[in-house]
Amino acid sequence: MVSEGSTTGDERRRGDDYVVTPEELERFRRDGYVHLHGVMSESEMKVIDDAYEAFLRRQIHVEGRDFNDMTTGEFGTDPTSYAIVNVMLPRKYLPSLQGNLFERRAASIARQLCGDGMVIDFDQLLAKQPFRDDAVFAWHQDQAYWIDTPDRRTATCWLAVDDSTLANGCMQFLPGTQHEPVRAHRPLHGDRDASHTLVTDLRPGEKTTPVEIKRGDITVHCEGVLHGSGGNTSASRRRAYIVAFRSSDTVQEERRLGFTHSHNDAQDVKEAVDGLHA
Ligand SMILES: O=C(O)CCC(=O)C(=O)O
Repeated sequence: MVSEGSTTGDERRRGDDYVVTPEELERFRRDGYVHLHGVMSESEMKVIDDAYEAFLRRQIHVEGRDFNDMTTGEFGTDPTSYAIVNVMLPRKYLPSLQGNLFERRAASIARQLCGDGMVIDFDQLLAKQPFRDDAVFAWHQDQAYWIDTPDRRTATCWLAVDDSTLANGCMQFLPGTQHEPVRAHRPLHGDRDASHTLVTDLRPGEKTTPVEIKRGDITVHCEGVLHGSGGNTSASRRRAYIVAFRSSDTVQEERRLGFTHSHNDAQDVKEAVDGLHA
């Protein structure tokens, strides 16, 4: 029996599995996100550290816009000036990542939170650089980025590679917003071609909840909960490794329509498909 108070993760990790408590499942359903402690131990993080650094040093080839600055959309330039280094689809560019322990534990968590039939839709690295108060991830709901499909189950597993704090720009959520219709979003700069990033507004009086988590902890969120994060005012980086699960039917439908989560996809795929559904 796993105690609800356990925050170390030691009694939760069981090989490829991580045991989610009924209280955590309830929180995920109620708030649209949940914090899970110690999904990866310190020794298990080593492989991830190595792969992460190889990407940041550009030792692994990543095509075009899949290596960009999430705040400006800039790509193909010197990344040392980027506020948030964003690597899309690392498992595509470094196939040895496929099937790694974090992916396997995250699959176990996605199954417990969302049920059977969940598969990896995409993965991503997001590294906020030190002393970059412009490393802000705009408020959004993931659903606004994605094609509408009948099965909306989503478990986006966001692993802290560094301790994630308010000072370095931890994730913040507006709990329960997944129960509302998706809000209107607009491109952060110009149009979707100029920047992939979408933004929505908080309503008067709305206050987000910052979720500070330790290295090896994760948050899991669904596609409807409003979230984002502030800049990095600290001297350290804020690195995250994200693996997002959705139902296999949804992923198949996305791929059929040419939607792969690569930033090199035609930027109007979602608009074209939404137009068909309108
Ligand atoms: O890492 C962040 O600050 C934001 C990430 C995010 O929006 C997501 O994983 O859906």
